[in-house]
Parts: sequence; C-alpha cells; structure tokens
Amino acid sequence: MVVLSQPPTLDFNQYSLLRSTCKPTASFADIPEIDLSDPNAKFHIVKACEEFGFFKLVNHGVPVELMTKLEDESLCFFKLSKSEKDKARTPHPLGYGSKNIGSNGDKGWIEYLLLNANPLPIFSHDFLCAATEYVTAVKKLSCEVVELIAEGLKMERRNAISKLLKDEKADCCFRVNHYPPCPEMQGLSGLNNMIGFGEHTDPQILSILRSNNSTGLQICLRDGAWVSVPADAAAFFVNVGDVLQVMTNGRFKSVKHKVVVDPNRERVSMIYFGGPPLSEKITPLPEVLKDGEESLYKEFTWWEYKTAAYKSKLADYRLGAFEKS
Ligand code: GA4
Repeated sequence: MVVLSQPPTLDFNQYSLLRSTCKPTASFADIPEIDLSDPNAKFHIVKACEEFGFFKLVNHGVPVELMTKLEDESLCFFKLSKSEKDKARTPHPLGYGSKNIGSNGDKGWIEYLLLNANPLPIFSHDFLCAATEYVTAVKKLSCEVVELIAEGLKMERRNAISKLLKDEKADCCFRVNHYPPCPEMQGLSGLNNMIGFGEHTDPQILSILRSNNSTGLQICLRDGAWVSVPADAAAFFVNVGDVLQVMTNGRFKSVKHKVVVDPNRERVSMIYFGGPPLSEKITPLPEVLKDGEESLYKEFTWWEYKTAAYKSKLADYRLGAFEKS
C-alpha cells in the first residue's frame, strides 16, 4: 500500500462549534497512581475508584514496545490519504471515522479506528499483528485489575467481574484516536480550546487508555472541577465505566472525561473498553450490598443499556433512565 502524505482530514472552518471558551485547566498532580507490584494495590484501586473513578497504573508489566509498535502502525494508517482511509469506513459503528462521534450529531477534532476487540477484524497485516498483541495484553491487564477490585471489596468470588470480560461473548471494543494538531488555534487566546472528544462517561465496565506523550485528557472531579491529566506514555489510565458503577451500587462512579486538542502536537490514544456479554443482567454485586441495602438501579441487560447509550448524545447522563425513582 502506498503511503501518501496526509492531506488535511479535518477542516478548521467547520469547527466553530467545537471551540469552547473555558478556563485553562490546572494540571492535576494528585491523580492516584497505582503500582501493580504493591501488595496493597487492591485497596488503593478501590479507594481511587471511589474518589475519582479514575487512576494511573504503573509497573503493569505490559512492555512499552508493544504500545509504541501499535502507535506507529496506527500513525501509518492515519497518514494515508483520505480516500484510502475511507476504504476502512464500514457500517456504523466499527471501522474508520473522522469528525463524527457516534451517530447522534456529536463532533470532535478527531479521526479514529473503532474495532470490535473480540475478535479483532481483518485489517492491514502489520496493524492487525500489533493490535492483536496489544489487545491481548490489555485484556489480561483489565482482568487483573477487576480481580484486584473484587479482592479490595473483600468479595469471595475473585472472578465475579473478570469472568464477564473473559467470556467468549464479552462485548469488548477497542479504539485508536488520532487528534491532529490544530495550529489555527495557536494565535487565539488561551481561553479557547478545540474539543477533540466531548465530555462523556464510558458505558462499559472499565476502559484502559494509553496515549503518546501528549496532554489533552481531562477528568471531572467529584466537585465538578475539570483537571488535566499529565501525560505518561509508559503508563495506563483506567476509567470506571457506567456498568461498574451499577455493579457497585454507586460506590464507584463512572468518570466524566473529555479531550482538548493541543494546537502544536498530535495526540494518539488507544483505548480498550471491557464490556460484558450482551445478554448479561447488570445488577449490583450481592457482596457489595450491605444488609438491607437495595439496588439504586432498575434491572437491565448490557444489550438494553448499550442500545440506549448508542441512541444518546455523548454528554447525556445515560444512567439516569435506569435509576429507580
Ligand atoms: C464512549 C466510549 C467509547 O468510545 C464508545 C463510544 C461510542 C462511539 O463513539 O460510537 C458512543 C459513546 C462511547 C457513548 C454514547 C454514544 C456511543 C458515541 C455516542 C454518542 C465506542 C462507546 O462504547 O460509547
């Protein structure tokens, strides 16, 4: 395949609605950092999920080369001409996409590959090899993390959550996001931000993100303040998703997050979304409920929740419709 130099995939003039004026966000040094080799990691993870719904994972055992290999392969793809990339546009929602996020009108300064992770579809050979290796490693890591969560919550069934991710019908997906630099923003005041991926929570159980050494990811704290997550290309960042919020009866909160674009630097992030099988009933784990505590949520399957999520707008509070009144 001939690699052409990249013509602009995104047109700045079409993006006026995505330029948000908001206070520059403070870089947040207090993001909980979990060292997986620490024997107390399970307790730190539970605390981080309760306080932030988000944490950074170090000493995770996944070689950095595996990350950079897939990042390089992905960049080779994103450097292709628009018409080449458009050949990978498959029916919604899997395949190559640019500018449009979901199918309900959300837009971002972004192009991406969104793939089913279980199994990965056939793509370019090198990309597929790198993606398979990477996804296998991250899937294993996601199982380790939820097993530590189960231990930290003092659950007898260590595999109560991980068995859902390990299931051959687990509904997991994987995306590589490419946020091209946006030099047009450079001259504008520091109060202007270009939105790469608007604020949202992830619907699944948990998501594991790795990005190149670029900033842009912001998370919303419990008090509503938005903070920037300092970049670390060797670490993973873990998000609690909506399903885990329900499984812990609201003890963990799915974290609201978004990405703003750096005017000068491209950002590449790779995210694994661990979801349960479509038919799985999502209810609070019995071990998590205290005596007499009732579920805050109506009973629903992942299929029902996913279907509703895909009809919603990115920033909607999707769990609202599933809460008991
Ligand atoms: C957010 C998390 C994942 O990226 C994703 C997204 C999906 C999409 O991009 O098609 C959604 C979004 C995400 C939540 C609400 C719906 C669906 C876009 C959108 C407006 C792949 C997912 O599973 O949910």
